[in-house]
Amino acid sequence: MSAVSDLPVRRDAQVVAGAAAVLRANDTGVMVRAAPHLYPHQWSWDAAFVSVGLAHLDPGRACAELDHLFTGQWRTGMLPHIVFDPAETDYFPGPDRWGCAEVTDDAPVAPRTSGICQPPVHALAVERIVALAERRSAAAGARVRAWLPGAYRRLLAWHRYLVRERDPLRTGLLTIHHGWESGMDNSPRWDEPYSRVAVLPDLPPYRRRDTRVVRDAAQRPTRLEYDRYLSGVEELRRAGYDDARIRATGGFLVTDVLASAVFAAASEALAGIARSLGAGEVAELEEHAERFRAGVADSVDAGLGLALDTDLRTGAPLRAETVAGFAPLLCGGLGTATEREMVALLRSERWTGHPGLRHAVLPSTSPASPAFHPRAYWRGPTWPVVDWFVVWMLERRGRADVAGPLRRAVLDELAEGSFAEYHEPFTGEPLGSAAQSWTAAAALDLLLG
Ligand code: 2M8
Repeated sequence: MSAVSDLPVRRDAQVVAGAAAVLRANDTGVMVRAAPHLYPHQWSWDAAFVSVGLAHLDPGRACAELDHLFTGQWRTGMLPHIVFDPAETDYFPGPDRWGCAEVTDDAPVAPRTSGICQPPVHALAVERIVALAERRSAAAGARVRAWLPGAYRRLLAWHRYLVRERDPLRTGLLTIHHGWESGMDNSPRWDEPYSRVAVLPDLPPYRRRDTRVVRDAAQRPTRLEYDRYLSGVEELRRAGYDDARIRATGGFLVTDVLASAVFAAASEALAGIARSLGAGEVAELEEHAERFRAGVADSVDAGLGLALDTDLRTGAPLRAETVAGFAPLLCGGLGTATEREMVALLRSERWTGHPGLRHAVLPSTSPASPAFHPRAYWRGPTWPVVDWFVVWMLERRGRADVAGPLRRAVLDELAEGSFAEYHEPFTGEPLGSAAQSWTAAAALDLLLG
């Protein structure tokens, strides 16, 4: 092989080695921190993504990562968005601010957790861990298979919690009670509902930590946004994290089309796991998948060509041009013509075909949207974990034709090597945290998958 054609291979090997080193360095022994300084605990959807990365290195460690997350599961079945590391006391908002076990018996006393959840990607991660372990060796496959029944019961409780408490009217769309539950904190998706969230006059004082870690404040949510996030936490705590009470009185109550698409795909994955275990819930899980696929497909706005969230306090669709709008491509359910139009939109100048993009990946918000900001967290930057997830879901649905160019573009972005949390879309500049665990997991799965 010539020296020139050898270069991409060497580049890939370096990225794999670098990604593995990031996961090792962020591993406390029992959990992988979402990021070394900015997020020094275990986050829910981060842990699922990280477990897929770990499965390429050591499938047993991948299972242990999810087991640790499961130790934080609430009596209701909810998987909390953060499981706190007791050794790390500097993070804000930490367990005292959430005060979960202090206000509800549903929360575990140990480990301490937050009181909200995140998109349910976990069954998809487990499906992938099983496949990777079986591909690795018969022994690795057998070990993961032996672990699977316990994980399945945890996942079943989690999925049942979501249908019971987050879609009691069986609409096929999950409701979220805080913007943090979407995982896309300050996305323009939430501008309207947050504009109606009053900052509590008696909001207990606080000192942010994120803006001390990321020195450029423009890359993080604003002070007013943070006041609203913290008011939301306070409101949930005062409601005892009781979902029925929050549905009746919560200030922020929206359907989340991305989480719903994740749930549709994850329900399909969990139904497959149930089938492989001979469990009795296959039909129930398939029905969830069907219901949520339909709910997501029905959310497409003909004008924008994107699926939209809805503000349940006003009944109005939230007309933001964000990556979440491509949710139906993750789970399927669109008619052939509508899916073709959505793929064309994805490739258009409003999205991956925008002439200014450094790499043809999906930015978190369309660069053609007035809400776009190239450096502000979920308002524009590109997130490798999101593009990886889109590639993964498209390939899972047999749409490798759409996934292929995206796969190559995100690999080019990742080759810059610092495993940044997100990137400036026009320059590729790494932003936010360096050595972000889920970015490393994305690199491992894209290169070794
Ligand atoms: C971000 O969320 C946390 C709050 O939970 C934060 O802004 O401090 C989001 O990007 C979220 O999706 C992610 O799970 C978390 C950890 O990476 O960071």
